Amino acid sequence: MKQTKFIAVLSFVLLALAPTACKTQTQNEGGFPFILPKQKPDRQLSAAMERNYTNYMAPRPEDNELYSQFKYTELKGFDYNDHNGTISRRDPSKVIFENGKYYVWYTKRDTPTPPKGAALCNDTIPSSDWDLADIFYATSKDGFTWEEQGVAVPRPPKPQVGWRSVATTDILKWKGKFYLYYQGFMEASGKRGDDCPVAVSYADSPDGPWTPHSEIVIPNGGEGEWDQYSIHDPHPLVYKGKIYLYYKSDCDGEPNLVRMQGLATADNPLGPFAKHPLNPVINSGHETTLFPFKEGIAALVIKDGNEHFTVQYAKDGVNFEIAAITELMPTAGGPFIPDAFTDTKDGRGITWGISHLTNVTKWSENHAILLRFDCDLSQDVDDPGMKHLFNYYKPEFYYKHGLNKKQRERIQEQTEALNK
Ligand code: AAL
Repeated sequence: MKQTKFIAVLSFVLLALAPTACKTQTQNEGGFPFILPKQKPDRQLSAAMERNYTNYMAPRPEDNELYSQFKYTELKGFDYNDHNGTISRRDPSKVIFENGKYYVWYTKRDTPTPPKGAALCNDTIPSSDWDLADIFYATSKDGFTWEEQGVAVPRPPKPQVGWRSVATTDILKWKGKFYLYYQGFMEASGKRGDDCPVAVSYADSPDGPWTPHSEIVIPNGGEGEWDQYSIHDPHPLVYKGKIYLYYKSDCDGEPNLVRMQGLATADNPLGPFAKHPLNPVINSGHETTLFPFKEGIAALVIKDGNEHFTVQYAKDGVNFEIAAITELMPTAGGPFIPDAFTDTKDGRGITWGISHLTNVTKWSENHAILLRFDCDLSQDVDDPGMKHLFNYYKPEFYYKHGLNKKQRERIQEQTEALNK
């Protein structure tokens, strides 16, 4: 009898309080505060405000350590044959600092003509901007003026991996030795697609000599798998005591390619590399630009996909979330990452690197150039000049990106339909 009475009283009390507990926040505490709370406020929030406090490292970009604008500087020291398309430098590696200077490796194409496409290419005419290329390197005392040192990894003789072209390299330092990973083309890019696996060469010094490891280290995926044709943009870091090599692949293609990024890990630089079961680990982007940040890995996700032009972050190096949205991001960025190979547990971030620009003049002279980018994606720098929210573009910049003939015809038809 007593228990029944207790339940009846408890039910009455709860019912009496129910309307108060279900009150909307505005009834409780007024509108959202004028001064943006630095911490998530204890009140009911919309999805957007919930996200603003949970997805980002700060509720406003100026305080978000993974938000930055990007500033660009023309490099000195590289010749491009008057930009006639016969010399191209692109897809730079990460920048490292050794022997008192900066080093960067990159794809260099030096051919008698600009690229002519797969149908017209031959042993001397390139199909694409990265066809018939070698891996070159340059050094610098200040990161602005560079001196090209020459070939690091030349194309090997047929039928070795990369005999047609070696391109899009990146550097790893592991136990005092140096490793260059690169795309090894065995046919001209564009014959079927941009198909290639990844190979590697190694040296005791960043100045070489480099010894090619004769086997493929990151193989193409199995038939029907997302990375069955191309393993692009190898980007090795040292993380959790292993080599974490991020890469990009092109898949789908109906109507356009989908580009996403995967991860392969190894305990030995020459493999075997194990592809992560959750691949692809980034659903957007193009060339790979990643760096240790705090306990995780951050990524510059550019150009392609739903989440293009974002900075992303994975606390575990695998499950990436959007950490910031920005603009004018470096294409094919190769950052200077002092702790890229230290297996750090507190990645400090980046402030500069080398990137590229393609189609510098016009498609008939297609070639790429290297340039320097600067940013504040660092725990050790506080540069408000890098945290502005937008760039101003002059009207002529907008007018250059105008309507095409088909779009104008559609608009005209829509207008005419209004007059019927
Ligand atoms: C680059 C990279 C890879 C592709 C081609 C050269 O942007 O994604 O290297 O194969 O384009």
